Amino acid sequence: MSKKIYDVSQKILSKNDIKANELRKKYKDLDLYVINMMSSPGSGKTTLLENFAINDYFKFAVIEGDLETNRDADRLIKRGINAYQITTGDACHLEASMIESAYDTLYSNGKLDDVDFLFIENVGNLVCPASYDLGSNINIVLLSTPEGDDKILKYPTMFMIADIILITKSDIMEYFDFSIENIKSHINKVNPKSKLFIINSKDKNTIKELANYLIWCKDNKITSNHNY
Ligand SMILES: Nc1nc2c(ncn2[C@@H]2O[C@H](COP(=O)(O)OP(=O)(O)OP(=O)(O)O)[C@@H](O)[C@H]2O)c(=O)[nH]1
Ligand SMILES: [Mg+2]
Repeated sequence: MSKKIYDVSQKILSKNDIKANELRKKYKDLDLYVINMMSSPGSGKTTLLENFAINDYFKFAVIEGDLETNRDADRLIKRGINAYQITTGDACHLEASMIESAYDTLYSNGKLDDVDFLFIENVGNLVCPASYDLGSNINIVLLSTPEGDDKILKYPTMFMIADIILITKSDIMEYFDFSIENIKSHINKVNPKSKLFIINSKDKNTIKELANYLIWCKDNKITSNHNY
């Protein structure tokens, strides 16, 4: 008896890609600049968004992704940011269909009015989110110094789809033998076109420099075209 083998992963990805293209159109219609933030759990994604809010560099909304709890959205709502929490249960990444319903809710509640940026904080995970296009203009991948300076080489797929690589928690770098020279050499091997920023939440200037670059990206309509 002959067996038919279906490539299921290919089918799921294609469905996601179609939805991601629909999202891209929606973002464009509202002139929203959308940034997908990805990293391991605890690298500093929400802290960075809190800092953008505290310093009021630009107007933004956030779609949060976590397995459980509304904690991250609540942190941002406390700072006056329109944030919508998706809880994925046991899914280790966000998919375009999840973003679509979050986006539609934010939109129909007027939470995207007068907003220039939409940040999507993906589920903390250095592997799965890299396979799912969410229609974003650009991707930011964060790596905090306690995680170690070998992660770009060990998890290259994630760093390959990064437009911006953020080394976070630079204030505690010295305690972890974390070498920026190693990072630069690994970026050169994996994704030399990406832009590197070294930031920490205690140094406002590092956050401001990044915020200004994001404004420049939006003004210049920088949009990446990655292979997911
Ligand atoms: N020292 C130091 N700690 C930081 C910095 N940024 C974030 N943290 C701390 O790191 C911890 C995790 O930060 P979060 O912003 O919650 O990290 P996250 O990436 O949003 O985490 P998940 O949403 O769970 O994936 C918190 O205790 C922060 O206070 C930094 O620049 N320096
Ligand atoms: Mg978070």
